[in-house]
Amino acid sequence: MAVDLSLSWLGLEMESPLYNASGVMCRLREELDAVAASAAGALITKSCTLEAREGNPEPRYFSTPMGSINSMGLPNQGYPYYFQYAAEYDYSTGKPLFVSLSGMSLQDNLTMLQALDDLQLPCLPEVNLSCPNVPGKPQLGYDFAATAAALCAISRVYARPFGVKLPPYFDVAHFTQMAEVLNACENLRFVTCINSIGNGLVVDMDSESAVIKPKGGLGGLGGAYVLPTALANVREFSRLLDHKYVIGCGGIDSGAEAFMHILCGATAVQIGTCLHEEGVGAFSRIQSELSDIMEAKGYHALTDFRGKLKTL
Ligand code: HRO
Repeated sequence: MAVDLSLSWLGLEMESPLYNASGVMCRLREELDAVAASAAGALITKSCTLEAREGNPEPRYFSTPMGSINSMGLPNQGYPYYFQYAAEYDYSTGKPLFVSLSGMSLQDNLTMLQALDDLQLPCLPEVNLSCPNVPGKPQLGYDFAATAAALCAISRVYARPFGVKLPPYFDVAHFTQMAEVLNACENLRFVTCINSIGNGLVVDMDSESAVIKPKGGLGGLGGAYVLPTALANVREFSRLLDHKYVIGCGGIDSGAEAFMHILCGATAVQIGTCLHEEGVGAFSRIQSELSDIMEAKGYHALTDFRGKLKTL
């Protein structure tokens, strides 16, 4: 029996659980079109702000054999560009479109969500609570009270289903506290775990220098560096959230890591660093590796193993 990678969630049908992580191949219309034309099961835009932004000075992305560090600083075309893309997008392709929002303030997020609500499009917003790279702006997801207030305010202006992109958490008490905050918001229907691990530092031995320019070299880590942290966050939020979906992101560069994320409870998974390095061919490769793994294990559908991690 052939392996079936399709999934159905929030009324969306996807042929594959893989899509791009916000920030990679999604700043420009052409990049989004390339993801849509690939084997990806969905696509998401770059996090947008009210006004277009150039982002931080370069170099602002660097990859190593273990992953990546970035301090892009939210370069984007401004929300009208992505909303226009969402208005013109061909939803009949069967690939859901997610729009990532990362206002510089709660009011900016509310303004954008109100505008999105007015358009009544079939795309879904993922509100980024975790950008680590805007100098002077802490990640909202690390402030539980501010996150609770933001979710409350968002629900007042946007009564439709939405999701949030969370930073990684590292303490069991924080998983519990954040889950309580998230569970209190009814129309929050999915959480994406994790954004990059904020404010890492990669050092070049030869030049004895940081490898990226912004913030003295501090930036968000992605790729293999973050896989165990991402899996822990997916697993814990899958256990702790009521009737919400968890989307896995972090350290997926083959079918094996996609399998692990789904085993830990991810409904779908996003590819960041690997997509940046390899391009859209990563989707078909990872998809066929995931199919091979499932076939070898005798699994026919994602539901055969989703969330079924064994513990000792
Ligand atoms: O643009 C960025 O610097 C950026 C964003 Cl918004 C984010 O959410 N995560 C990240 O690693 N980089």
